[in-house]
Amino acid sequence: SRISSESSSKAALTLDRVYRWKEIEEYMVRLARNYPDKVTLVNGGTSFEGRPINYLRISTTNFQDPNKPVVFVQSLLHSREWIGQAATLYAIEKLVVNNTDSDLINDIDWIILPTANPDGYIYSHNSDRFWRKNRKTGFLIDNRCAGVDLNRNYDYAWGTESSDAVCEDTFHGSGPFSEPETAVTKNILDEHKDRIEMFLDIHSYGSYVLYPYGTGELPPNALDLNLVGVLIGDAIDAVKLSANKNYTVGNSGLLLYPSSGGSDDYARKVGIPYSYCLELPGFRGSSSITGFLVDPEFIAQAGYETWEGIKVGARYVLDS
Ligand code: ING
Ligand code: ZN
Repeated sequence: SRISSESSSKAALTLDRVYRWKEIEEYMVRLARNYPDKVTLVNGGTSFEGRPINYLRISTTNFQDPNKPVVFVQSLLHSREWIGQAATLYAIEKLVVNNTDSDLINDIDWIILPTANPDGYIYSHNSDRFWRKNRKTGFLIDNRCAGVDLNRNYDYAWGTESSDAVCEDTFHGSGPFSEPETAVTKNILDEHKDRIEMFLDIHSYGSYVLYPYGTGELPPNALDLNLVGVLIGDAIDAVKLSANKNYTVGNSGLLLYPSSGGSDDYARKVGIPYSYCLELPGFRGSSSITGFLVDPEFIAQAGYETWEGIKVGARYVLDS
């Protein structure tokens, strides 16, 4: 038939499963085509294995209004943390396809990067479900191992609380922003840092709202970061499934473990006031590696409940 399902459906995805990288890419192309007044597809760079790293700009004023705050959300920097995709997809759907909160699209510009680490994400589907890093190869030492931990590769206290061993899961790479995937986030932050009021990096698992710095140092606005973090966590908890534990809010280094080179650290360092890492709940509350698995029953809920938190954070920066 000449009317493809692609053009007859307005682009919506059902929010009840995990999508492959290709599906997400095609979805973003469709959205940009079907909603040209709201959505722009932008290429931010190319992954180590040569895939385009694309993100959406969502704006009713073509990103041209310097007075509008920008909220930047990314997911799947760590490839095995699949549930994070539900949060960015749900946000896109609520802003573009099924908008019931007009202030959030009229008064805020959004940057949403659903697959920050495409090579690792595809590898986690095809070869190793628990793969965390990117797929960089060709190291001189330990060249049997692959991958840089992208959340140790940003330029904040780089190399001080991370591993210099290629085979480790927290290997920081050969230098700050040595990886094309982290350079994508860096370029977005650098380009829009005067307007980005909130940066959210979606990870899993553990039900945490974490703020900088990974080293345990506190930024000057730590009290505000904690306050808004509690608002975000409480908003999620208010609609969470009873089986999931409450969100805990705190500095990532003090609450979880010391780290360096994290994305939220870099965002705070370049001046983004509200910079967080959200750790979504684990699979059936697990406290082992199986926490990265995805409960089909939880996918839609994860999108919905995380959006409740994102909305509260976004409205806070709008009003402040
Ligand atoms: N946790 C994060 C990690 O990269 C984190 C914790 C948050 C570290 C913010 C640094 C900064 O280890 C997961 N699950 O990835
Ligand atoms: Zn992670």
